[in-house]
Amino acid sequence: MKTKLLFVLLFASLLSESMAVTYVNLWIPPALSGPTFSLNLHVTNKYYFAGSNTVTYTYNNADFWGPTLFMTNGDTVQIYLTNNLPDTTTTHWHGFHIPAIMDGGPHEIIPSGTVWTPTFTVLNRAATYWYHPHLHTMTQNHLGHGAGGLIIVKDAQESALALPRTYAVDDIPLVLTSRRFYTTAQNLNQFNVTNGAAGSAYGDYELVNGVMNIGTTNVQVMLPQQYVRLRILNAEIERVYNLGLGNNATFYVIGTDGGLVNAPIAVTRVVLAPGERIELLLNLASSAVGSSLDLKAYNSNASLGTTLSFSYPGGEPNTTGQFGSLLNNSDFQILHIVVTNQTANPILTLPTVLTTNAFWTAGDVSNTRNVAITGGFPGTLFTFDNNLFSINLINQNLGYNAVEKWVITLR
Ligand SMILES: [Cu+2]
Repeated sequence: MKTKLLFVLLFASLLSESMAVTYVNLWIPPALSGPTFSLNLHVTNKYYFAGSNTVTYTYNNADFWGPTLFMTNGDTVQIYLTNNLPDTTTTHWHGFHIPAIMDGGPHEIIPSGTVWTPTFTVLNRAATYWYHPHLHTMTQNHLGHGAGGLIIVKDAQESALALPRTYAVDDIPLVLTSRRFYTTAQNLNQFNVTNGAAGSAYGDYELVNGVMNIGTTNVQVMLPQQYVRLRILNAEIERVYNLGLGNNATFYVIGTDGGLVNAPIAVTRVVLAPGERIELLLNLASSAVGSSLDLKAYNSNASLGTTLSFSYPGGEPNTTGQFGSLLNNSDFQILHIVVTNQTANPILTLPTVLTTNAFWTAGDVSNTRNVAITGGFPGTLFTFDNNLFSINLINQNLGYNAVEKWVITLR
């Protein structure tokens, strides 16, 4: 009996030791305020595995990802972007309503060792946007190494609301992505940012602001006992997230890519596609200091109650290969949240009204176009207006502030 008990205790302690979760702190990108911004894009390293440097891209001496740029609606901003990568790149201001020449698409190349100096007036509403390389055929490579950053636009309307907005305290940016690493001796522990037979559209390990969840090591953040705002970007190549809290608690959507929604929307799950941003409020006011909860992706077939496959990018069942990953078709950990002491002047009330959105109607439309697209399935090429991509081809010309109706047909 005694021996048996000893064995059970020994087994239990071994089990708990092997299952013990350790935590690594979330990194919050530093904030830069405008209207003038200097960004130095360069190569560096980050230790994702003990004793092994992973080559990464960053800006201004961080180690993965770039600073968060704070811009104000109505300001004319001036950016100095130095490309110290050993490769040509571009920098695209994702979601910004700006002239094409300033937009940093595949045409506005920044040769290695040069400075790009775009300037534009911020017309966008208060919301969360982002910047990332957009060089033709190299976007996954450059973004995959960590080149990118968030932009937070402020405006008078949003600033007048009683919302959490103390950056890195009760207003937290979360950049979600995942990475696959090479396991071959030649490239050991380097990012595999290829998308093909040897690579994947999906990573194997979840990164939050560049910090990795792996095995029993989870990313952790301390958040105060009050309403906290999460600005979440899906910075994946293809994976969609079905986000929720481990205790199935209700949280509130307050904003999307385009700005505030009319009123907080109570949800227990929210779906976020690549490139998309969402702003959430978590109510931690009634959680005990020291208690914890987890932000997770509920991406398994079981959680969704559906057949995933191509209807849900990242739902494919494979763990390897081009459309496989260790995170595919599973519920996985994103962020461990520990509740800490309330701050001075906490937000303790959920606003009832945020804005009154005016949506375009048919009466605003000055022109209608029909656009055909084909392809996009494995083994096929995309065409737009029956043309393959060409850097020299302008498919459609339209006015800067035109409101048009486009009827898009997938053939
Ligand atoms: Cu983009």
